[in-house]
Amino acid sequence: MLVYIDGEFVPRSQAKVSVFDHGLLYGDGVFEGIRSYNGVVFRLIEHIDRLYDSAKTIMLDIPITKQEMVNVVLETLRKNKLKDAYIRLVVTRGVGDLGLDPRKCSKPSIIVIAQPMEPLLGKEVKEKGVRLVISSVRRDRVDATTHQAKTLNYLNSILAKVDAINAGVDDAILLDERGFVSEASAANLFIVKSDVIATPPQTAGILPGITRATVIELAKKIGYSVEERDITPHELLTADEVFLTGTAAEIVPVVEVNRRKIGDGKLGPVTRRLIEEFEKIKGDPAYGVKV
Ligand code: PXG
Repeated sequence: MLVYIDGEFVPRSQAKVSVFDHGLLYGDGVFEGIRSYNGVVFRLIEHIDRLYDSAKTIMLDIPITKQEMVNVVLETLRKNKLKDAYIRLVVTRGVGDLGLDPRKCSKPSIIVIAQPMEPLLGKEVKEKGVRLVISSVRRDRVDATTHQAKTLNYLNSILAKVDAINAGVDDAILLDERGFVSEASAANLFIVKSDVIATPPQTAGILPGITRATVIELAKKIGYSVEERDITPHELLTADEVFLTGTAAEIVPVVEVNRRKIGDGKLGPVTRRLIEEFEKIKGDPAYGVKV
């Protein structure tokens, strides 16, 4: 495996950063998780746009252009001869001293890791669904370390994940500071009630997910109404169907929340249909960039 770091491709064993990198010392940096399907990088331009938006919010100047970043991602896949891959793109603040002043970091570091990912991974989960709890950890506020920016500061999500692990379930849902549903630890959330699909808006502190945007687009195309609006915990527990969306998981049905069965506790018809639609487009060059 060859990893891209700051203009060079190095073997995995030599892919290292300094202990003085502020990405490590303070979680000061941004990242993306991207997938390629059969040689097509799914929504690469949207992921790169989101990376630069995240960087803008934390005032980190990425030292290469968006087009150069696209080329780096494609070159990493070519060098590793990968068609179906998971791609992790990380930009750290760079090496500084032990103080948190970002001006001490002269140059951000760019890292691209690509590893094989089978297209069929998680097939069983898509039939069986996942069980969730509502975490006691709230989503970060939109005027604080909001998850709208995809930064290296993921403790908020990790604490929710710990809640899920302790409860013996698959993942956790975080509420925003008002008590409305926000999202899962690393996935967006949708509910279905009487054939109407709803998902929390960005004002609930969510990451504006690229799978989320794709699912909204697909659902509208096949005739569903989709509402972006606040969702209460009560609406979540009493929905006909609930599902999660994210790059790694794609679309996953939720069959239980806080020990309440969702609908009849099985993959529902709307979720099933959206999974089918997503399967059709995910390797389509119209939805990505060819390697
Ligand atoms: N919310 C959060 C907080 C996320 O981190 C999503 C929603 C879904 O967004 P996309 O754009 O992927 O549809 C994410 C995505 C991992 C991993 O390593 C995490 C994500 C993506 C890929 C891998 O757990 N987070």
